[in-house]
Amino acid sequence: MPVPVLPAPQNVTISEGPGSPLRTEDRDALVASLSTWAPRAADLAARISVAAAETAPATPVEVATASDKTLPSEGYTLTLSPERWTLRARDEAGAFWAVQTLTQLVREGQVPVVEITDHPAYPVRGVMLDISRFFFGPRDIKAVIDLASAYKMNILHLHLTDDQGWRLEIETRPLLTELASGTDVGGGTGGFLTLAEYEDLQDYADARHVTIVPEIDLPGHTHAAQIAYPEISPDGEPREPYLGTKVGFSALHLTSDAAWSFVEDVVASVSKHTRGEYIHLGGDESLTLSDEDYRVYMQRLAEVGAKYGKKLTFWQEASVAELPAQTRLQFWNPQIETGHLAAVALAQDVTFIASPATRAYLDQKYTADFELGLDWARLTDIEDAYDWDPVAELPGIPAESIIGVEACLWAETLRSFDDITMLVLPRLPALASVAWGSPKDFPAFATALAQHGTWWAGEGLAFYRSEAISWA
Ligand code: TNX
Repeated sequence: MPVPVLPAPQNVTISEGPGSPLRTEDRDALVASLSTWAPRAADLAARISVAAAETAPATPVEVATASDKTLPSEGYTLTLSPERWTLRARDEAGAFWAVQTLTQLVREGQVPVVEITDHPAYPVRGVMLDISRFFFGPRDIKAVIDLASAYKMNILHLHLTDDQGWRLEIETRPLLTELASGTDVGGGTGGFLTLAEYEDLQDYADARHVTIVPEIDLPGHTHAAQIAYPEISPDGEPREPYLGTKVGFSALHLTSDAAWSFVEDVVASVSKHTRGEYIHLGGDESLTLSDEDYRVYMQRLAEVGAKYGKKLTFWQEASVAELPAQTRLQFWNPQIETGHLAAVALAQDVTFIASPATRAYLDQKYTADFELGLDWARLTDIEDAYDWDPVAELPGIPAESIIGVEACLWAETLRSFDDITMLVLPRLPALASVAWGSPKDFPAFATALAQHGTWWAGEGLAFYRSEAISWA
């Protein structure tokens, strides 16, 4: 029986000899102590040995930790024998992922005598949550961070602004949250994150080795901003809240001083309050603009974006501009003409994040009659989310330019946390397996996933019982 660890580690060697499997007594206490622990490498030895001593008093296990610079970035090894558990990691992230693996092993109650060697294939492993179409507050966002980091994802991309609502306080532009945050798609009461809440979320994410990447979507998807500040719009006219789900109909004024001073204020504030290296400035679906207007706009936006000390991420459309060094482009739509992206990868200092909507969009329905989600890209059941290769899905883009995978959850059809988990589970572990570069083995994945389903049910998490999996 393979270990039920997801994403599956790169190498697992189980010994069937005497003493295997190891029985861990009082596993709930051990799981709780591992999962509430915000591990930093320095704390590691102390915390785990306490847990081990409490857990298996009959056969005390010595727990040793070591830093090992020969391991790859974020890599770790875990060696579990009847006498001794040894965890080696190169860096704090690796130690943290090792503990996630250990937590999943211990949950079974039967830990095999095993040697695990593991590291991620991609340094950028993201989950995107849209809190503009429907506002999800700090409690729900934290629960999404918990899920992401349990599956070794290390970025939470927050889609904070769109036509339907502005969701982050900007000190210099108070009307954004006063006038443009009070609705959701279809009505609702909306909401927004205060800067104090944004700080607190970054603390919470940091402790779980997740970095928040905030997105301010420009120049399209800006109807809500234009309610607050009509002078930034093309016609200066007042606007009413938009409760529908159309895309591509809004854009800021392309050249006015009012519109650009708005962009400067927002980018300055978001850069100032964000701890990670990257912010995301959108650039998708500006469908009212000519190609040339769009290119000129994005060129200027890239320059403004880089002025406040952050590196930039954009959706793939921004590839028509000349971009600042180390910009990341997020590939999302294979239906847009993508032939030039290979040349962009070679000519500019940019890398690509793979979010092909046909694989990595968590808002796509599993089956045609599924009640939540959209279906414009592809019906995406569990095997479709699991069985793909980023290099093959981004045609022509050199493998070395692809630095990660991001799973995107758009919120047009969502109304509750249960709706989030219905779409995220079970596909998040599948997409995490692609991002981590787990060895491909769908039957083994399916077996492990069934076990995770039992855990989700025990935690009261709603999830989709795909027919491809033999759930308990
Ligand atoms: C396209 S993906 C969008 C979003 C929608 C999504 C729905 C992207 C960059 N833009 O505005 O919410 O499709 O699937």
